[in-house]
Amino acid sequence: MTSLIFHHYPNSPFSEKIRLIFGYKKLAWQSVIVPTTMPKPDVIALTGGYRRTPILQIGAHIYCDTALIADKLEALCPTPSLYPAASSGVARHLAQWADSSLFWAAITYVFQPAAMPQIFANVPPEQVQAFGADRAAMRGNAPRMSVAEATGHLQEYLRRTEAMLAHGQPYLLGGELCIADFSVYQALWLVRRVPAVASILQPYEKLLAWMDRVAAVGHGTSEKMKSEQAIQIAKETDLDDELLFNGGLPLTDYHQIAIGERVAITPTDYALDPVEGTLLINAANEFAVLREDERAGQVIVHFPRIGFQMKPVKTI
Ligand SMILES: N[C@@H](CCC(=O)N[C@@H](CS)C(=O)NCC(=O)O)C(=O)O
Repeated sequence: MTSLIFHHYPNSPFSEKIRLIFGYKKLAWQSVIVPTTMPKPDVIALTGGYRRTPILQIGAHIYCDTALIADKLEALCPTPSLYPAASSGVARHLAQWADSSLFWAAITYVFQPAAMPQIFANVPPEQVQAFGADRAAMRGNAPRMSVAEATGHLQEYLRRTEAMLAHGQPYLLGGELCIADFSVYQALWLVRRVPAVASILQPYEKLLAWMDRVAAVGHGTSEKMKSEQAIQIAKETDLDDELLFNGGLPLTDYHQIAIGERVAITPTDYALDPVEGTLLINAANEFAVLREDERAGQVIVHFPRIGFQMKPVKTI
């Protein structure tokens, strides 16, 4: 199978979601560790602006956002499935809720002042400050919750999740793991890792046992790779044979933008850094642009439709 190059860092919950999916599908992957804050020159050489973590690289294809990365891994390795047929719709809805509402409640709850000394134990104060400034800039004007609200939301979400497990099923939607398990798990993984706040999980015994089952899936097998080598692989990949019309997918054009036009694709929630390029794929749940980078050569950067917006770039 094509080599899967995963750009991530150990403490990233969204990366943990994909590491576990590698484990579930028993995949081998190359591990490139990226910086936790900007600047990230090697990430930007590949993405053209997208700075969030993780990204998946396959040759000169760069997949942004874990929703699309999960779809790509499913296409490459359909068994075992992340989307069992009986619950694939509800699994995707639940995953989307977990990656947004649950994740932000968990992040806000975890990063409360009382937990900071544990989260940043052994980190020099200037680095803690730099991390805070980086995340404040990344979030821009995105709405913020207070710790009190985050705690209340998280408690309610935990009660609801525990209720999903009340009838003895091993996983959230029944007897099989699915994308929802990995998305819900990643946000709670973060909570469980910080002892100062992890006690919020204690009353939820079924949920804790479910977390242990998900963790037992493991991370597959990985080998370290340097970011320079990943960039070189992108550069050496010849894309000529891969430029199928719309990536071989049905065209889904709601914007009246033709394939081949210059566009910018930007997240709709935070880290609003546009990626500019030539539109190559405009499909039901995927956009992709072709861009040329000094270091990485020609790369194709893919995004899911949900969570991103596309705009034409006026060329004079
Ligand atoms: N919707 C995105 C969210 C990714 C995300 O927010 N990741 C966090 C880390 S877990 C991030 O990018 N933080 C800032 C950074 O790493 O630069 C996804 O599913 O991949």
